[in-house]
Amino acid sequence: MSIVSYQLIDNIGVIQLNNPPVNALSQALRQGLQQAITAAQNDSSQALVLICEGRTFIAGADISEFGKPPSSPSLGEMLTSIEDSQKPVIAAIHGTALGGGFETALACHYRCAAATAKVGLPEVKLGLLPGAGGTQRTPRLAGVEVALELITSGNPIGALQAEQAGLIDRVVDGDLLEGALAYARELVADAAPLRRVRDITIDTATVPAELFDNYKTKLARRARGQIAPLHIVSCVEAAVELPFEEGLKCERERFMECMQSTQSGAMRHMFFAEREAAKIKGLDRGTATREINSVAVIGGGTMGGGIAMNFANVGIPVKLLEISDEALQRGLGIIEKNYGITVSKGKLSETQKEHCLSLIDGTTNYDDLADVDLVIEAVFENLDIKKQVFSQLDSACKPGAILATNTSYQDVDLIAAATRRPADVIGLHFFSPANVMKLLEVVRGEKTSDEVIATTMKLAKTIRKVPVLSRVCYGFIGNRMLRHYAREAQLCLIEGSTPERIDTVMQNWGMAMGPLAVGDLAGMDIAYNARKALTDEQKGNPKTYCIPDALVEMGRLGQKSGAGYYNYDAKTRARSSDVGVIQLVEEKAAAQGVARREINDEEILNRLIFALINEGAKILEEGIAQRPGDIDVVYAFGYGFPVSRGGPMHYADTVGLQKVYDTLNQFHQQTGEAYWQPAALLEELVSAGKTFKEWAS
Ligand code: 3H9
Repeated sequence: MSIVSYQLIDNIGVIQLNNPPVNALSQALRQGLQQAITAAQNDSSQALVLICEGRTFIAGADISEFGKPPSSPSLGEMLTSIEDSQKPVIAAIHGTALGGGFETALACHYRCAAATAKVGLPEVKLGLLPGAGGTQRTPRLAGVEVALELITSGNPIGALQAEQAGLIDRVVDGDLLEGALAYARELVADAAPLRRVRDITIDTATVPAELFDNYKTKLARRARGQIAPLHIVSCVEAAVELPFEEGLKCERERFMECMQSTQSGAMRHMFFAEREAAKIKGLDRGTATREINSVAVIGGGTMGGGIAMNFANVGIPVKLLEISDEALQRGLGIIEKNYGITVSKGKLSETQKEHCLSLIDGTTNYDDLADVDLVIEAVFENLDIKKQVFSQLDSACKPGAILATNTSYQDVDLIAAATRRPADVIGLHFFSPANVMKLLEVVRGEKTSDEVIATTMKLAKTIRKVPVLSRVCYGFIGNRMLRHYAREAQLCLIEGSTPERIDTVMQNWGMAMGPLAVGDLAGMDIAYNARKALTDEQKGNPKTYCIPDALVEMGRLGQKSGAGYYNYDAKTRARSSDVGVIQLVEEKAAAQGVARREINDEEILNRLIFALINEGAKILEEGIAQRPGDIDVVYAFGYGFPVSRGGPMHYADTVGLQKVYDTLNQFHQQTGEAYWQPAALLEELVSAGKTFKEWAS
């Protein structure tokens, strides 16, 4: 079937688009659609219906064309042809009409949609703003406040909500084409006017004073340095104050500025990296997958409970196994409490909560796991305990059941060796809180079968996670890199900085939280206890842990004890600094023979981020991660790395690998520490004048 086809059904011309997988507005599609509209002006049709084949209406401009030379017709030109049509054009929407796709619908004279359809302008999530009239037409139809919310959030809304907002004229039950044809015939019979959204004037009296300023203030806080959200507000403001054509010009200029920004480049990179990460190199696309209809989770602690919730949330029954009734009741209680919080936030109904809870069953007996399709072990981080659990699972579970470990560090191959079925063993590393965080590191052991890898990568999507495949090494992709980042945070602290300064530098740069505030949130006792089990040699340089050790020994475990690197208000949890902590840092520095000095913001930033990049490069050269983009996905979805910087490896490309390499060498010379020696891959890329991206493609 051609990309754009046309047929006359009685007096209605039907233009059908077919550009799988999501009907993106490629040049061929734009051209075909414009030609179809033009041709239809001269036939016997009295109205035109625009409808799409496949799973969705147009999901937006073709993002892969961005950054390439423009090709004619532009989206704007195509939309003008639609709006100029002398016959009413009716968009018939199913699936998701997003970005340029929804802008196309807005340029039509009328819009109908299936009840299940969603519409939205998600450009902000790509560091962009709607560049084909979206900022001008949306407020004209739905009012300024709805437009601001829709465009600055980027979140789509359902057809019914869109109908209430005036963005959709009719919600169609049953067959969409039939419904759209019936609607078109009605419009023809009523001699309905050509309703061109561009001709609507917004009544300024309906726009509250200060609205735009307030919005900008709110967004400046939330968007932390991103340019697109503030530009969106300015464009909507222009829709109110300027004639349509001038508003469009303002939108165009700002769209181009966003498009050329490194922020949007990074966010577009993340869009494709997320999708690429789900693909497994060397694995046949047709690899069989196993059905996962029931799951067991071993360990009802915070992690195990969170993992169980993921499955119950999508209707998969879960058995939660604990060693005693008491532990089990405590675990189930935590899950119930967590669901209660979600209900109180209005994100879940009481009925949905009850349904989820009914899917989670407790047991203390391994025999009850005989029939489950997948088991995820989430017990204490201790190899011997994990091996014991896997040996029990090997005896209890049916052949073909997948046995997964949620370990953050342990060797998946050694755990697999405790069973007689290492091909069925895999790591599924969830991030805390496991019911919230999107990242899932899927850790393939030496012997893990392709079928098990393919099944778990697919399952990740079912439970709405973003999976990234890793090979086995200490800490896998994310935590292995994090150790280097955390090390530099500690060294900057003891060498002269303060928790506030380090956290502020990193947060202003875009990290969701600073590294020391993260320590307080997670609880410093966890790492403290883990360190206790290590030899001095394994622990490494005392400068990297003497401060948190001392804080824990003072009872400052972090937020849960009301104090850690900071003090926390018991009610509001607001943090404040404590001179006692600075004194402690100074004492520890003196004890370690460190002469404290001024460390500037750039040094803090480069030491923390370049440490991540160098370890990331080593992870790539060892084949632990499949591609640089996968590391970026791990950091964006698991560690609060700013999407507008594109993850550590993309960021390295934007900084320039030569600069990264030179800075690493400088750190190496200054400190003499082997870990600052640039990774061999980095050296190779610098001498070849290549980026990580070029190396990967
Ligand atoms: C825009 O419109 C700008 C305009 O305002 C102005 C212009 C002047 N382009 O996500 P999936 C690919 S900006 C190119 O796995 P799902 C995707 O890479 C755009 N490719 O499916 C993947 O490829 P592969 C505003 C695209 O069912 C395949 O399609 N629009 C595009 O889970 C399937 O994707 C957006 O931001 C695209 N626009 O979700 C919407 N979209 O199979 C972006 C998808 O090779 N898209 N692909 O890996 C989405 O949010 C989701 O893809 C969607 C489907 C919800 C549509």
